[in-house]
Amino acid sequence: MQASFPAVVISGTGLYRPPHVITNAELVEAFNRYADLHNAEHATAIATGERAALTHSSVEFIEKASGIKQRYVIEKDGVLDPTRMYPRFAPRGDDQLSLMAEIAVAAARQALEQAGKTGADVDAVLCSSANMQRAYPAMAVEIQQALGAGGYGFDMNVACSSATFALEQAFNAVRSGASKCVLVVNPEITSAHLEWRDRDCHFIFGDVCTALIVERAEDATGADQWEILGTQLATQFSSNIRNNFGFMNRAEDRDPNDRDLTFYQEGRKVFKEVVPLAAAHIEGHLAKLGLEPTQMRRFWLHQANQGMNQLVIKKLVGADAGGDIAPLILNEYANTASAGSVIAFHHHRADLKAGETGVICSFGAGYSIGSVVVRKR
Ligand code: CO8
Repeated sequence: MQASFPAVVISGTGLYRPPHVITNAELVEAFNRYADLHNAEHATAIATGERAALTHSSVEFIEKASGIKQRYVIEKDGVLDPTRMYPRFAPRGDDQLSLMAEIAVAAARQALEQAGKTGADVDAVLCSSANMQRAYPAMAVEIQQALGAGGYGFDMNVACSSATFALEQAFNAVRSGASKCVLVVNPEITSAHLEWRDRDCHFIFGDVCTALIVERAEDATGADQWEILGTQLATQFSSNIRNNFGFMNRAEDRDPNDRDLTFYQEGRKVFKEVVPLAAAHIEGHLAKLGLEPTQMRRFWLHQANQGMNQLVIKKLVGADAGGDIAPLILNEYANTASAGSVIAFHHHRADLKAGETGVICSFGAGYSIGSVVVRKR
């Protein structure tokens, strides 16, 4: 059935990397100062047992539990200010390019250049991310205009799987002939929806934006082309990774500082439940394409936790993650939600030879899992 469709390729990728690094040592120092201030301010309530004291975070725990050593952020001072603990962004007027569109355009321009295309060649823009800066107009439409693209644009959100889910939409739009050249962008400003005051999760995320160009092989002129052999998406409802921020909050008379209005999770449950789902998903998808995991030259996996990737790769091919078979980028970037597997693909594909095959796979909130099998042309 798939053979009757024209070949579709990823012909360019782009990466916007924010200017500021926060090391684990800086992060922990800021958190511990915040915890001390909090404990001093609430000393009486803590002494009477009405309130729990906050416990210090530690670099050793973070590196052992996650493999993360640093993260990039768009704004650093606000995050590390123990009296604030979230980024400080200047509001922009409606006539200015919004921050999310700005980083998306930066990543998109790189991807277009790699593909040998301009904004005018693009006829669909999918802005696919774990969170949107605003409700409307769609970020994608603003990005479309900034790039001088035609066609249409829309936003979509499947948390950490947003990029792979968008790739399937792009793949189908191009192979059906509905679109000629699709831009997928994944602007992740996670710093604005992470709870930096919670030591269980304050180390997890970083900001970034990735971009991909999807077009028919017959239209592609770039030097680096990756044929999409197939995509497979799956979801299964879980509240183990959740954020209740939304347009109903005001009507519910919620305090904007309520803990459930930023990212929260049952990290251990996520770890245990998602690893087997992801490994089985990849195995099932490859089997449908008549392929075996051991035939894959590379796995560009979601980058949430080093141990998770280790287990997924062990189950699939009996090898260790972090090396040649499944490169890790989370030590440098942390978890960048939907962008993680695309960053891995962006940085770690140049050494593959024509005919070699790999899998881009994301997994995360929803739960959601998406896999895209690609072959170097
Ligand atoms: N420093 C020191 N000690 C700590 C710290 C810290 N920072 N944090 C926790 N501890 C303590 C705990 O309190 C606990 O103590 P005790 O045993 O006394 O209770 C002990 O260390 C162990 O804690 P955990 O059980 O929580 O530790 P884990 O080994 O499970 O590691 C992880 C925690 C790293 C979070 C791990 O569970 C994990 O990575 N799980 C998978 C999570 C995951 O992949 N989530 C995906 C979410 S991303 C997604 O889908 C997109 C969401 C949208 C993006 C949102 C952007 C903001």
